Amino acid sequence: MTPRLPLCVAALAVLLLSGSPPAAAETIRSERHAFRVETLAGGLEHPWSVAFLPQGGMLITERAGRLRLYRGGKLDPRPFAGVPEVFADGQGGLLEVLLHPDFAENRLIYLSYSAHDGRAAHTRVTRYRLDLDGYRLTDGKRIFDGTPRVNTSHHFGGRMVFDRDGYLYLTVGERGQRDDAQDLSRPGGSVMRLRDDGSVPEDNPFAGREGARPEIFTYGHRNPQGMARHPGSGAIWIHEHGARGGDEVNILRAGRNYGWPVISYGTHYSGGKIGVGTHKDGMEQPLHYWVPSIAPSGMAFYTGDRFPEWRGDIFVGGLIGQLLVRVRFEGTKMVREERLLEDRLGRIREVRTGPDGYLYLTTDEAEGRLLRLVPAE
Ligand SMILES: [Ca+2]
Repeated sequence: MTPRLPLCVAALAVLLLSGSPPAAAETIRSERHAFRVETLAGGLEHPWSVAFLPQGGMLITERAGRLRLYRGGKLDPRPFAGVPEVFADGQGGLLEVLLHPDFAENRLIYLSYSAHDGRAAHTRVTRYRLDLDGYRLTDGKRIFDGTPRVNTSHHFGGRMVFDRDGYLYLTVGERGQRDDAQDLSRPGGSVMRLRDDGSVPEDNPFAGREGARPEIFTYGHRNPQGMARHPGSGAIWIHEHGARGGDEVNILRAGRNYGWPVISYGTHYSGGKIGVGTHKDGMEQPLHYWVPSIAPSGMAFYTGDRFPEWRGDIFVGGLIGQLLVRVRFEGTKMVREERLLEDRLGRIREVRTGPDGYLYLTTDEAEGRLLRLVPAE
């Protein structure tokens, strides 16, 4: 017979641990792998994005407006000098950091952030040269500027990724101005496609159309905060926040309309119906959607070899959901969704496969953390 005392002790331990981060030694079992969550660093103010450096270590943005370096197992206390002034309010601030595909040779990095012109705030991208030894950014060059529109602090988008041909994609949220997502003359609610120097490729779908922003590649988006390049096809996948329900996963195709605010699987926060319903001719259907919302942020295809049974799956962070979601697709068909770490770590903002094959996360908290998942088998 099982002795009763150890069971009570175990129950007490579970009670004490619930709501707090799992200790490094705790093994978490999931459908395909057992893993542990390691805390690499704490004390990060709303860490938004992580970029792995080819020489080891990583850059981390703090939404408040700092760029930090994690190297040699430690978070360096010095922030980089030369980071642009950001509008750090609500969802705004310093957002993504992305390395140029030829970073090892040119040391160029891209920062997306919300900027304020004294009247209104918008999404901006500036490219810099990283001086790692001098702890500073130099040679700032404006790559993209939205249109100052409203003095609010939500829906900036801000995710960036390079495709295999070296074009830069940037998500721009609709700033709460829903109809802007259907208006090609306004950047809000679109994904932009740019050359690495910010110039506009001639083959962009709306380049040359009168009244259209030529940077626009796709439109009809609400607020995409996850984007990743498919490791097989090279296609750019994104997810975006719905309103009340209706978060979506989509693949970007040139010139397509992804429907916001005409179609959605969610409702307005008031409970009111959005647009015309879930379908409309000429508008894309998502590959996958979440009702209720998880508030997705961060997205990575797992491409490492530490978790072989996860290879090719998408990992998505959840803010409201306070979870990590693993989604398996066969081609473009969603076949399995598994929810991990629900209510264990807090709001998950960033998700990346590290060059070492571990899965890295950040938590979106005032005292945010850099975490990684390691196998426990
Ligand atoms: Ca849509």
